[in-house]
Amino acid sequence: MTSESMPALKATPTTDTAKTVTIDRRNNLSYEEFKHEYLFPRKPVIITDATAAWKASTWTPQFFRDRYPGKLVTTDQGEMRMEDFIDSITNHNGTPGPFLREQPLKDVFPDLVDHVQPTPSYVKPNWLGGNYLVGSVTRRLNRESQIEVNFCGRRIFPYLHIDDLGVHAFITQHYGDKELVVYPPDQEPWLYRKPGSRFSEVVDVDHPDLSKYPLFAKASATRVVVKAGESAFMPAGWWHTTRVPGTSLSTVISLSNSSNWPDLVNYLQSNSYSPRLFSVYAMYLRSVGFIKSRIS
Ligand SMILES: O=C(O)CCC(=O)C(=O)O
Ligand SMILES: [Fe+2]
Repeated sequence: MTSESMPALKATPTTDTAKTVTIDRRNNLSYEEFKHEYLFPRKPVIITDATAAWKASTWTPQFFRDRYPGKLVTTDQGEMRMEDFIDSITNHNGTPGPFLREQPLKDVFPDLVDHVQPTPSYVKPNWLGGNYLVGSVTRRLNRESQIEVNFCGRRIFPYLHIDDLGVHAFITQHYGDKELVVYPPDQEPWLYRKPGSRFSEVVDVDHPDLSKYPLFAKASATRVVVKAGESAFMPAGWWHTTRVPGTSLSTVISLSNSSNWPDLVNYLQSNSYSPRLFSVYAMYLRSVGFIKSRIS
């Protein structure tokens, strides 16, 4: 690994009280600044102009309604026609409407892939695509390399979580506001991680059941609103969930490169059927990372 590779942060709070975390808002941020101030130190940041050239910056619910009449979309409440989906997420009746969640853009709206171009420098190089010898790993990493869409009405994201595979996330808001609720990795001991998973047992961070989760009272969230046209960099290992006050449309790019490749290898290893057998393959993956870090 390069000398810049960072080990995963230890999940041990250094004090008994949460430190206050601030999240910068930057524009005109050079890649070097991003790398040294945010990517390698693993500090979240909102970038206000990363995707200004994307056609996706003009996406609205009406755009989808007009472009895809009759198209069936898969939501967490089943399949529905695009116009019915748009109606139910724009007319709130108090209950969370359907959620078109974490769906690869290439699969659901293949004709919109060129709307999320050019790829911002902040998410390059990205090692998630490619061939990694073992079919199941290659498929998993390639699936993760797809840009995902989240489209919904007023609601909270269904879980407080860290992202899969130790990736960083680059979340771009296209329509509506989104409040990010963020906890640094060292607060994990207070977040009630479900054993063997990347999810917290606490679903609604604004109304936690403190009789069941008393330590959650020690955790301190940083909240920041991401507005249409802005992108949030969420580093690997940071706990997060989101809350949207109205209709919201966003895309997520997952990122892995020398800044977090060791996390990905460790994540795969600890989730493999046989971590001991996996260790040979892990050596191969680390070597691939080493070579990629030299050439990219
Ligand atoms: O965009 C959102 O609301 C949250 C996305 C997210 O955290 C995820 O897809 O893992
Ligand atoms: Fe996430």
